[in-house]
Amino acid sequence: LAFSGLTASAQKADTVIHSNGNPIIRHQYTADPAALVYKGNVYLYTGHDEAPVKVNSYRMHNWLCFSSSDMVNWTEHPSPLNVKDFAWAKDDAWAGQVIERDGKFYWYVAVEHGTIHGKAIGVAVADRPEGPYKDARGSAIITNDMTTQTKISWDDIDPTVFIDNDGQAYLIWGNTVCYYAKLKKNMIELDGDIKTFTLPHYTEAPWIHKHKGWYYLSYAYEFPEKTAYAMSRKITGPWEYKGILNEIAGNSNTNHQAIIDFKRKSYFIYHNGAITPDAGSFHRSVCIDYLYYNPDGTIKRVVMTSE
Ligand code: FUB
Repeated sequence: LAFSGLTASAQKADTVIHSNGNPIIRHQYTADPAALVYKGNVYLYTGHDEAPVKVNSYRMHNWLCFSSSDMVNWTEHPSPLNVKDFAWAKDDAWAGQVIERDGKFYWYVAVEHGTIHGKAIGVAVADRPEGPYKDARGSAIITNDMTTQTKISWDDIDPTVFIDNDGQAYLIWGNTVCYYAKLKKNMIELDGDIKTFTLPHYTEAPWIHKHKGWYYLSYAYEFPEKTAYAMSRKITGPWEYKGILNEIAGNSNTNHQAIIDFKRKSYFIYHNGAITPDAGSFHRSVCIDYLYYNPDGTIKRVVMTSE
């Protein structure tokens, strides 16, 4: 595989990628996928693993954005968001998710805070799904001193966001503890207390989606991570644990999923370390496989065509 060395900061124009199986993007490393379906297109937002080969730690400084109308041909947009766009952040462009409200696009991401110990969650805003995005608040929406359930400094990561049918938006996040809180209509302030969901063997990477009247909360389970899921009739639970949705994805200790319905098909989007077998956990690549539901709403175990 030829790594072009194309960096997002150097990329000024859109580039078209024809994906021919998993991983779908091969000229750079992509991790922690989130996806947004908007006006006939899927927008895929990813982290960007940039550790030199043989370096086994995260080096992540910006986020990437790709769009597609058919899940095969992808347009790569210039990087729409960099950790430097948050003046209060130090580094670590970790996982996030974009949601649309009233024609604006809000991107919730985890970063290392510059002055408050630990990871924090920021929110950026744009007028178009592909950005460019700018810091929406000038400060973190979640910091380590707001969540006291654990002593770890990286519990405030992996935000997922969902707007319920009644218009109420929720931010859900966390490592070891799954936190959630309501968001105000402006999408950049919490509305009330931070609460928690209890889920068996919860590690991180929550993702909320809805399908045919059921709410689904999928998440990274144990470590190395599998993906598990729970179902509920309400976004606030109670959540009923339903089992493992995806096994460990090859040689990556982490996994991180997005689940969407698009053009009458359902997709499971995740990452593995297939491109760099000896350091897969820090050189990850996004993969996509189909997701199938049973008649009772439970989900069949994902068959990873990447394995
Ligand atoms: O990419 C950094 C971290 O690894 C994410 O926040 C976790 O979900 C795991 O994928």
